[in-house]
Amino acid sequence: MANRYSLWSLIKHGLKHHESWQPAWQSPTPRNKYDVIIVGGGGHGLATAYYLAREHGITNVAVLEKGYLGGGNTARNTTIIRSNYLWDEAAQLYEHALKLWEGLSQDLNFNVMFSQRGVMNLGHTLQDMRDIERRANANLLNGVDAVVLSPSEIRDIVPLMDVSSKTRYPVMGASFQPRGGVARHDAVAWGFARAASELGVHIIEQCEVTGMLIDGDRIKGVKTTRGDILADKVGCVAAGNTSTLAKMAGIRLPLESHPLQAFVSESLKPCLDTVVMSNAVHGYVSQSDKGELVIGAGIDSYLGYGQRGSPHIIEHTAAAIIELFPSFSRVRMNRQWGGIVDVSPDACPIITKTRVKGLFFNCGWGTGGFKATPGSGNVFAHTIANDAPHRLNAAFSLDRFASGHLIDEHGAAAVAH
Ligand code: FAD
Ligand code: PYC
Repeated sequence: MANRYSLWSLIKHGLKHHESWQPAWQSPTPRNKYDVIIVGGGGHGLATAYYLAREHGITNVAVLEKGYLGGGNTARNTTIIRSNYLWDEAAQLYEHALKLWEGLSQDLNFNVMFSQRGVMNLGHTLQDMRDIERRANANLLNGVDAVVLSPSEIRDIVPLMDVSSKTRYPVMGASFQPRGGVARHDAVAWGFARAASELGVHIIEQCEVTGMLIDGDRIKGVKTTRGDILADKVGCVAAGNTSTLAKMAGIRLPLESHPLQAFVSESLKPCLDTVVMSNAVHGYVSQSDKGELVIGAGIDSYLGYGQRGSPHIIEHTAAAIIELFPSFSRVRMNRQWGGIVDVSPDACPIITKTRVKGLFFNCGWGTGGFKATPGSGNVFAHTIANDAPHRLNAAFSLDRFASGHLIDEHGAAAVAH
C-alpha cells in the first residue's frame, strides 16, 4: 500500500474529489466460458477465487454477484474472529483461518484492519464454567490459545463490566482467546477482490444466477441475468441464498435461512478494547475503531429472506448488554440492520461436492462464517481444483448428515445461534 498510495497521492486524490481514482478491480464483460464460476461475491466467494488463482494457477475464473461485492453477510456482520471451537475438526478449520488472518493484510497488500484485541466468552453458572474449562482444554490440545479468567481478572481487562454478585446473572468467569479479535469487513471483500482481479479473475457484479445448466450428471454452466455462461466447474458460496441455488440443481440441503440482526451506537471515546460475549444473558458487544458499540445476539426464530429483523430481538439484546454494562444504558443507538444466515443442524459449515459432477457448495456458516473467510476460501479452492476435499474440510461434507458424523458446535457457535 505504502508505495502505491503515498501520502502525497492521497492528498492529491482528496483534492480532486476522488475523480482520478483507479477502480480496485476490473469489471469485464463476461466470457462465454470459464474453467470455474464462483456464485456469490461475498468474502468466501472472493477468497475462493483468489486462492484458485494464487495457489492452483486457475485464473480463468469468474465470480458472479447478483448485487454489489460484500453486500450480503460479509458487510453486515459484527466481525468477531476466533477459533475456540470444541471439536478437533472445527477447531483446526477455524485455526487455519485465524493463521491466514494473521498475515492477510500483507498477503493481499490491503489493510483489512485485523485487530487481535481478544475475545471473551462469559460464564454465569457452574455448568457454564465446566463447559468453558472443557472447551479451553480442548482448544489447548489443538494448539488454539485459551485462558480461563476469574471475575477479578475480567474486571482488570473490562473495568466497565459489572462483575459483582448483585446482578441477575453474576459473572463467574470467562474463557478468553487473546489472538481473537475483529477486522474491517468490507475491506476483506475489497482486498480479496483486488488481489483476485490482479491475478486475472473476472469479478462480475449485478449478475444474478437464475438457473443451472446440467447435462446428465455434469454441470455445464449457469443461467444468469446477463445470459448463459458456461463453465467446467461451479462453486456456490451464497450464504442465506444457498437453498435457492441448490434447488436450481435439484438438490436439497439441510439448511434453514434465518434473519440475524445487529446494531451500533453513536461513537464514544475508547472504553472497551476487547470483545465480550455472553450466552446466558444473550448478547455480545465490542467497540469499533470509529468508537461505536457494535451489539448483537441471536437469530430471529422464523425463517425469512428479509435483511432485517424483529424489534423484540433488539429490545432483548439491549437489555442483556445493559445487564452487563449498566453505564451503556445512556448511550443512544444509531443504526440497525439484518442479514440472512444459513444455519445447518450441527452449527457447522457444509463444504462439499455434490451428485452433480463439477458442482460444489460451501455454505452453512450460519451466524459465524466471517471469522472463517480466508480459511474457507483456501480449502474450498483446494476442493474445487482437486475435485477432492482438503484434509481440513473432509469432515464437513454433505455425507455427514447421512452417516450421522455430525460435529456439534452449538456451544461454540454461541450467542448468535
Ligand atoms: P455473503 O457475504 O452473504 O455472500 C454471498 C453472496 O452471494 C451475496 O453477496 C449475495 O448477494 C450473493 N448471491 C446470492 N444468491 C446469488 C445468486 N443467485 N446469484 C449471484 N449472487 C448471489 N460471523 C462471524 O464469524 N463473526 C461475527 O461476528 C458475525 N456476526 C454476524 C452478524 C450478523 C448481523 C450477520 C448477518 C452475520 C454474522 N456473521 C458473523 C456471519 C457471517 O457474516 C457469514 O457467515 C459470512 O459473512 C458469510 O460469508 P459469505 O461470503 O459466505 O456470504
Ligand atoms: O461466531 O463469534 C461468532 C459470532 C459473534 C457474533 C455473531 N457471530
